Amino acid sequence: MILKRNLLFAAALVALATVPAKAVVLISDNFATFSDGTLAGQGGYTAYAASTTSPLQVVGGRVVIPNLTPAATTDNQDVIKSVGTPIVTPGAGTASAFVGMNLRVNTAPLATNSYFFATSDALATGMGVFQNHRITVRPDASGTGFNFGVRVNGQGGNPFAFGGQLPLGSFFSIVAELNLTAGAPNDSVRLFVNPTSTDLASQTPYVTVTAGTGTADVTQIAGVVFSQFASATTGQSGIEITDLRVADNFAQAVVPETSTVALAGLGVLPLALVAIRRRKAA
Ligand SMILES: [Ca+2]
Repeated sequence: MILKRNLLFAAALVALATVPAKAVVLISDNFATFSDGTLAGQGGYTAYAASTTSPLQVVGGRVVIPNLTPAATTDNQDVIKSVGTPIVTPGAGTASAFVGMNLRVNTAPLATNSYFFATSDALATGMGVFQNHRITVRPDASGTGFNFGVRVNGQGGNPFAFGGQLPLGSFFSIVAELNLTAGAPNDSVRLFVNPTSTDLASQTPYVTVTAGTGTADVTQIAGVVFSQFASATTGQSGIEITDLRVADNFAQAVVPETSTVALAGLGVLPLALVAIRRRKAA
């Protein structure tokens, strides 16, 4: 009997060993652990690109992307953080990275807002450095609220795709699935807003975008960028970010802390409570 039990235990160990050990968290930052003040120089973040004016700030445990109006200001400092070993497009198939954030959009005044988040294919600036997987916001067509938008890269043939209306001033847990697929143009981004669980298969994307014809392929992700780019024709929305996670799997990129707050803002919480009550009653 004891022998049989040992054999079963050994079989279970073998089964466990065949589960791929693929669950890597590349970045997990809660900005409440950062000091108020300039972000660059803290937690592995460094100034990115040439601009040094108005360094990005941490205020009250949140990274603050300031509302910038076109022509009213110049391009301000961006920051980058390395993901460690770059995530590269494989020779065949798809490699995916997942970027999770908990954030609040306070203002989205302009349809021409620049992106506030991107990945970079290199850590240094210069030749071949490009910001891909850009995330932005714009005002919703209804006149109230906003839409998140994503694009695979920054090229003209690959514009932002936007999702549906969301309320300003509420925190959201978002996860961007960045898919690097062998060949071009075929990369894609799926954005999830307030995931209901850490099971990717059961989630419905808020918006999906695939690289347009003729656009260059994304070769790798070396770092992640917070941007406060502005110019004569584009500005920035006012955004506060409490957490940033980058992982090679969906579950570990989900930032759960304030999801209930965000769900309440969406009006989803009462439905969830009803569902729980029904389950208890059954
Ligand atoms: Ca590709």
